[in-house]
Amino acid sequence: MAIRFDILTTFPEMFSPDPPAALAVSIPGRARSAGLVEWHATDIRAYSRDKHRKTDERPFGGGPGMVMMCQPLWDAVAGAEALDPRPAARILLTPQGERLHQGMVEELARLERILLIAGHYEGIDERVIERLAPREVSLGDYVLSGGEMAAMVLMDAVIRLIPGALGDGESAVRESFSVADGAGGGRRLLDCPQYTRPRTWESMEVPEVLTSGDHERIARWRLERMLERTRARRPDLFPNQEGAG
Ligand code: 9D3
Repeated sequence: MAIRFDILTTFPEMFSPDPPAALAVSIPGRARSAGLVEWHATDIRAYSRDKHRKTDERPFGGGPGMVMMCQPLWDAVAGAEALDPRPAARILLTPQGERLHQGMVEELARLERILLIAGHYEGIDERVIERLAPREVSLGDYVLSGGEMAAMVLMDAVIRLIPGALGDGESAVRESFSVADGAGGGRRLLDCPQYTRPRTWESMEVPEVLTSGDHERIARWRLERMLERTRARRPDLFPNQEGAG
């Protein structure tokens, strides 16, 4: 059966038209057409009991911004979860979350159903987070306007790992570079530089080795460039070596 995503948001239009533009093309678009994935956005506002469909309130203790109330979110989760009999893994996209990484993405790709909670608020009442007990996930240390784009990033990363989502060519490439690509939760190396025709562009040449036809030498050159770049740009990917962050 297809993996199912439910997205809880006060901006469900970000996930429509169905599918949203960002997920309608390329690998996610093909995966959806092939019936490998489906998703549904639930409007948290529809669960407000307020006549103005309010879902947020001013924070106790004062301060700027608004806080999402417990009841609309709690009822929206119940409503969304009732749309399908399978249990859903609950994920809250929040700057306070654990940073998303490929190992987590691989874990999530094995699930049948994922419920994503995207806030467009300064925060959510901690009591409903405590009761829902979601996994809390962040994309990194920069500020987005809301969790919706983060939810789409997570969906894209998960969808491309669903068996059958990658084309034949893509999956073959992935297999032969599985360690470098971080399969099995392994540490990744950055990609090596890539070149294509023409051999000379603006008097810049392609590295000679790549046109030598010596496949052993090419493989060695590529691995060296991957290691060199990773050491220079992402020393944190070498946890047991000098310069690790
Ligand atoms: C961190 C800034 N917060 C204190 C002033 C306020 C705030 C700003 C923006 C709280 C939430 C948001 C909306 N961001 C997300 O919902 C979010 C997010 C992000 O901003 N960066 C990286 N990953 C994520 S996942 C969800």
